[in-house]
Amino acid sequence: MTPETARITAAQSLVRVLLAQGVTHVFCVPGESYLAVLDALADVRDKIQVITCRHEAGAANMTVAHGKLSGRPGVCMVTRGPGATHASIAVHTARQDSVPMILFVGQVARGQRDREAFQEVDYRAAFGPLAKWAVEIDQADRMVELVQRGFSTAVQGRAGPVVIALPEDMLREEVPEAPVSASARAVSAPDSQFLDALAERLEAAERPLMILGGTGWSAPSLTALAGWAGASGLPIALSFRRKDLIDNDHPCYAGDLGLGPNPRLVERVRRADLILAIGARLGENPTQGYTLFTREETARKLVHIHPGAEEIGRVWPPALAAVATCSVAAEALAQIALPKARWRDEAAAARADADAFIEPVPVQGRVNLSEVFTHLRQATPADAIVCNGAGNFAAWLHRFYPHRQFGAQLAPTSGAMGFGVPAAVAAKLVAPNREVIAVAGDGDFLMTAQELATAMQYKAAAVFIVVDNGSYGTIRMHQERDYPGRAIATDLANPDFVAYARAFGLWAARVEDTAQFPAAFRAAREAGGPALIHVKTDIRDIAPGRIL
Ligand SMILES: Cc1ncc(C[n+]2csc(CCOP(=O)(O)OP(=O)(O)O)c2C)c(N)n1
Ligand SMILES: [Mg+2]
Repeated sequence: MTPETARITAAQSLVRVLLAQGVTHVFCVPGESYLAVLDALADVRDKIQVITCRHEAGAANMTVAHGKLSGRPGVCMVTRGPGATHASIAVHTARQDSVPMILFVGQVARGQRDREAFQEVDYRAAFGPLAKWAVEIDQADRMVELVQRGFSTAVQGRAGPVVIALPEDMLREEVPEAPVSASARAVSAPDSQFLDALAERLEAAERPLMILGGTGWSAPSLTALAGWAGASGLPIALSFRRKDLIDNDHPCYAGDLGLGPNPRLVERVRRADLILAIGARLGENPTQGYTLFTREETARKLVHIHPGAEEIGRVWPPALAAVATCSVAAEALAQIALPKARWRDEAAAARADADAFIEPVPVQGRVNLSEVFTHLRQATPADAIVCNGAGNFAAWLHRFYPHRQFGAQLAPTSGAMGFGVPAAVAAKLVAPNREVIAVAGDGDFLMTAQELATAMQYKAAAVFIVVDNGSYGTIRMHQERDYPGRAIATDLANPDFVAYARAFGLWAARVEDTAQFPAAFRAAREAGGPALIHVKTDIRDIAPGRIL
């Protein structure tokens, strides 16, 4: 006779799965719909830190940032309809960014469903197209199975977000304690036939170019790949907002295919006779709105390696392809023998183009962001984590701030405003020994600025740089291009950002001239807590090298 298995609530079994998965942080806004889970978390405070946020978008963005940094699913908990809809932006971001994430959402009691009960939402329907998987757990005794499947689904192949809805009454039901385990990430590797075929193509290539993007990398695999490319002079470009995949000072670094890319890099991609894309989906932004190649060209010259089988041939028919985990593919490629210094001149030319592009540019106003971010690069260590949301300020940051290390950039490829502030809070909480800097536009900042309270509450000493041009500048730029002289809906009457930050308890200062930035940044880093620098810029300096 075995002793009778202990009975625990479904909420307690959920928390047991979190522990088995090695979850260290839960980002949340509490709700009455999942009180039982919160109560179960109270028993494991020493193992899982619950971070209480001020808005579900903040909590969910923090979760994405955690997932991006760790490569493992971040965990977010929000309440029914209002909480879930607030959090939805980050589900979209995680999806576009290929970042693993679990969003737990409270749900009405099972007996009330389909009446449009208070805050009821059909989560499978609402999140179906946004998430990688959306499920509602109806049976308390299937909690362990389905939550474990959620953790597994989030990381396999192309990583992504999973939404798990939890009916309130189900959470309180008692079930026998079931065994829990960590889920394994299955890796896939390119086979020898693919590697031989790739070697042959490389052998024949005169102007090859490697493009790296996506997720599923590791620092050692990227080091191996960078060494391999460096020995032969194979030029390396990075995809939109994946600037931390290769040291931007690498002799083969050709630049990034972001918004407003180096025209000479765009030309280089067009001229390439072999494109070796690893992890990159080659989506709208890095391909200039799908114009950088034709499908006929890719069928001749694209070698595509991606962890998700569904991404191969999705837009671009490849000449050769492999489904593989990025880190595993990189290690395998690094074993392919290449002639030493074969493309040395190509790499040197690409490098020279990249160098010329990050030379500071002249501006109209008193603050020159190209010099500010060049200084930021000089003042920060290689492992500093730089976070941003969306807006033209980010074009300055991405162009003039070279990244040097893997895991040092938290930027949404979805172009979601409001990401930078919560990402910085999360980064500082999970990597307290690293410097963390958020760069936000005035519009971008106020979308999630209430999370400064979270930064203060948990002593997350990030430095927040607010680039204030008094405008939703990106949109203004597009207006002036498409409807000149008819600006509408883009002017912003802003608060006093220094006073705003101080009201939360942050150290804060204003910069109105480029020369003031270094001292302000030094003081912000030495402030001993979260700090904010309000940088006043001139709306005329709408983009690098471009006047409104
Ligand atoms: C959540 C969200 N809403 C709207 C947009 C559209 N949008 C893109 S950039 C931008 C303006 C950004 O303004 P700001 O942060 O001040 O940066 P700036 O362009 O002025 O440098 C807007 C509204 C978006 N990308 N994300
Ligand atoms: Mg602005």
